[in-house]
Amino acid sequence: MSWLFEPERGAHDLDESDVRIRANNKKSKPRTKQRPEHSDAALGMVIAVDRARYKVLLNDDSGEVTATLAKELRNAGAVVGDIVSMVGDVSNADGALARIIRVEERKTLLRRSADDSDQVERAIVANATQLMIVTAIANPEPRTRLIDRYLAAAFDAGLQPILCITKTDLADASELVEHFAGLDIPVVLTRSDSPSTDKIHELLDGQITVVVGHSGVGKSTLVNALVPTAMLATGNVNAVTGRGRHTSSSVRAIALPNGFIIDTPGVRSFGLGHVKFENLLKSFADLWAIAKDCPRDCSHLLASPDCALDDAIAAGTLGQSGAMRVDSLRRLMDSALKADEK
Ligand SMILES: Nc1nc2c(ncn2[C@@H]2O[C@H](COP(=O)(O)OP(=O)(O)O)[C@@H](O)[C@H]2O)c(=O)[nH]1
Ligand SMILES: [Mg+2]
Ligand SMILES: [Zn+2]
Repeated sequence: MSWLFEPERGAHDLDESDVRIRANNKKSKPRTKQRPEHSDAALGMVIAVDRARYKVLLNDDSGEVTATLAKELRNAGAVVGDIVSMVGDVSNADGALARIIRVEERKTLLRRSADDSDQVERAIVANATQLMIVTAIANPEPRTRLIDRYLAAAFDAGLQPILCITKTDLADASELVEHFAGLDIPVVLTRSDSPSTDKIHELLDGQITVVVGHSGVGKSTLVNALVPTAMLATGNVNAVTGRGRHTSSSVRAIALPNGFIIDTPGVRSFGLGHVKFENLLKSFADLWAIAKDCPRDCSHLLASPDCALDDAIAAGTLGQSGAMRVDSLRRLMDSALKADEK
């Protein structure tokens, strides 16, 4: 997994030869100022968080260690996917505890707010490159508005979305595929009775992919098919507690031959309170292209005169599903606007 660990080389991790070269240079600052504070720190990726305990996979493939956060880092915290430096006991001996002293700058951050009016961000996963949006074709029924929210969250976080439609043994998926055809994102279909995972493995190769979706859609079943050693609990979800009997409720990164897949069982919804208004429209790539023909100050909402989206609906160029997507976009923009006003 060492390809994942490419911290920016800066003052924090000069190696000995760097220090020596500068020490010979008369103009250089005193050597002590450039010496790394913790040159012996171990580097790894956070793969699970359980209250204040962090499970970290070491970058040299020498195993997992348990760590706590140094006091200075406790406010900012760390999440699954963070690349961290640790000191202390980095063995995996019983009871060994390392200390995280540095969190590398995040390349991406998937966040959510509790609801659209709550602008407090909660970090979910750092450094992911893709968001795999899982929806069942039946049981439970697909919720296209929820998929739209996930798409907006992916776009906002800078992740490549992938749509994965499960349970295709139960119903025909062509209508749903058609609904999102204008988006130009990869779509894969799966069924647990004949799991063919080649295409998904190809999409996941070299990537850090976060799996999201309503509970019961088959996320854990899919991850188990992809990584048989993951052995995630699957099954019915208790209607009262919202939790499966043995279903774990925490975010977890699972190593692939080349990359990671991250299951997010506890994450039920993405509020979009933190998403920028303009970014919402851009996440609907097909509609964004049409909206370029709008009047310059167009809000694209229902009451805006001469909105090109309305023209496209009237002309029938978007089709039935396009009209539904405009409606979905407008609802999301409406709630984002209300959040902005607060
Ligand atoms: N018919 C059918 N059932 C599935 C399929 N995938 C998963 N399931 C079932 O759906 C239920 C929920 O699956 P699970 O993986 O726990 O969903 P999660 O909550 O998204 O992790 C389980 O009873 C699975 O056996 C599928 O492709 N076809
Ligand atoms: Mg699950
Ligand atoms: Zn418009």
